[in-house]
Amino acid sequence: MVFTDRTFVMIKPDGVQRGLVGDIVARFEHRGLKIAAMKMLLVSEDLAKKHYEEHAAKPFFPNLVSFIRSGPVVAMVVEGKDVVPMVRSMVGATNPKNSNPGTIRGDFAVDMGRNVIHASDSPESAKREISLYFNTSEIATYKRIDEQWLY
Ligand code: 3AN
Repeated sequence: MVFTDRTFVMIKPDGVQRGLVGDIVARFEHRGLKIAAMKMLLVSEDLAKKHYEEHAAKPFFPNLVSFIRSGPVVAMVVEGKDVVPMVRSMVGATNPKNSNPGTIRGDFAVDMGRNVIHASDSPESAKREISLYFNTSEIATYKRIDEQWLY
């Protein structure tokens, strides 16, 4: 059976500039999740504000928007069974102080404002965030060669 649950993942400017893209993508690939779309981009102010609109009233919002625009990011659509909670558990807690070792933030981050990666927190957020960053024509359909062993 092929699972097409989708989530949105973004490696933030700190993750790109620290050379962590390959390590992070490898974690998803090795787990058995499918990279259905991936691109590097500079986030516009408009897109950054839409992405983080739920935090618009928070004091850290301006820093959040400027940080996400401070360099290129890598945006991805990742697919697999129960992918939204699975990727969140691989990413770890928002504050790296509380992120378990073995998670991406627990292994690569020390500060809340520099926490390397974003991943959708619900299927609804995933749908919204994927549509902010990707056209449907940019999302690939293919079969992993090991799918029969994963599912
Ligand atoms: P997550 O990225 O774990 O889903 P959210 O959506 O609550 O966390 O927050 C989005 C981003 O806003 C976080 N990745 C973090 O960089 C930043 N952030 C969240 N809460 C704070 C805070 N209290 N102070 C500073 N930055 C924060």
